[in-house]
Amino acid sequence: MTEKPSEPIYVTQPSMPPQEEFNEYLKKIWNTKVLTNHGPFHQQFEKELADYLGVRYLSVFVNGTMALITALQALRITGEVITTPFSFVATTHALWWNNIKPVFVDIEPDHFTLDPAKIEASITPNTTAIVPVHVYGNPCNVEAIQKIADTYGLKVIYDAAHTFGVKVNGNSVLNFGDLSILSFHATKVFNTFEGGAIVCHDEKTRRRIYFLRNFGFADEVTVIGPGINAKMNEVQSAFGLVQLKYIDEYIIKQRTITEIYRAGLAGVEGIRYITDIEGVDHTYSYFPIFINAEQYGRSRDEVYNLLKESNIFGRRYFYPLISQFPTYRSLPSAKTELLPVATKAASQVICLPIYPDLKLEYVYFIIEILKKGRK
Ligand code: T4K
Repeated sequence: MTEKPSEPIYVTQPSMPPQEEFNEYLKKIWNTKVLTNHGPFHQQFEKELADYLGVRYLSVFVNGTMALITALQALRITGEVITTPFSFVATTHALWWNNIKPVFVDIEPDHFTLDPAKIEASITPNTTAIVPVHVYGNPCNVEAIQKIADTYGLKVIYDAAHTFGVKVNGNSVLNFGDLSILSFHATKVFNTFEGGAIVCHDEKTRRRIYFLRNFGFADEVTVIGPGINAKMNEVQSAFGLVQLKYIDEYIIKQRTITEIYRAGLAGVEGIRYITDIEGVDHTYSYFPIFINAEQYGRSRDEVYNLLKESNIFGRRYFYPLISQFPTYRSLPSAKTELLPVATKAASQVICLPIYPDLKLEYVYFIIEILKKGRK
């Protein structure tokens, strides 16, 4: 068995391209002194990124949260919005910042995404949209969700923060719904330190997003609405351009790690992991495991601490559920008995370390701990 790592191994670590390559871009920025406000790298990045992802219209943002807040503004979403409690808290916070009431609906047990079968019961005359999350990079049941949205006249905005590069039957998952948002935070497979994007499907919406992202300015003297400042700057955009050259390499390394975890943990009673969905090209950004305490002989938190004692710092994404936080827990839809699948998932999950530079010997070490830890 490999020895305990001498340094802490975290759930993730950002991937960085060669610094010399980035320096070339920095020199240009130093020369031109164009730092922000839709500069040349910003424009080039939007174009190259859209091409890479296979989408038509993409607007980059300062981070994923601002992208989501602006996406809701762009479609003038108001009233109530149906969403999942099993996500990073930013998903619901974006609704709150728009004065929208979140309505939590439970998830399905196989891939932990919003359960379409439970959506209709939560629709009221005030419902205007659905904000599902492709959690851990697993695409939602986009067809079933769209059918409900079409029937009730609702918009669909996907939180695709975990789904960079994911395809369904060869088509980017970002092409579903009215809008999708991405995150390029340091902890994501594709990072620009901080960053994000909105993907839309027509030029009119792209223009509206463009205005809203820059204070609402349509031209030097025209302000079309209460826009915000959420533009990505030139340094981040340049970094993104360099990252794009390496992203395929990062994804391949994450797939290798996923395969090792899956093979190593197969048959360990009490530990469940998610497998690939047919027809989906995954990008393997997260490796969540779910501990069944009765079968494994230890609770999830005991396993979490066992790993910690060995210098392995997994994360309990997404525990507690968003619906349990003080801002949201008094909402009628936040009741635990209405969210049994999400409640169980939150109580069982640990996301194991996964990132391109993770040494494979540590992946084997983690598997050993989990195998030996069973009582
Ligand atoms: N929607 C969803 C579904 C999301 O998951 C997120 C973000 C958003 C929306 C919002 O997108 P952004 O506005 O963030 O673009 C992290 C991230 O801060 C957050 O971006 C992410 N989701 C969430 C799932 O995870 P924390 O609090 O767990 O991050 P932190 O700082 O504890 O980092 C985790 C580990 O990563 C650290 O233990 C060490 C390593 N790390 C982290 C950073 C920041 C590094 O090695 N270097 C670094 O610079 O939230």
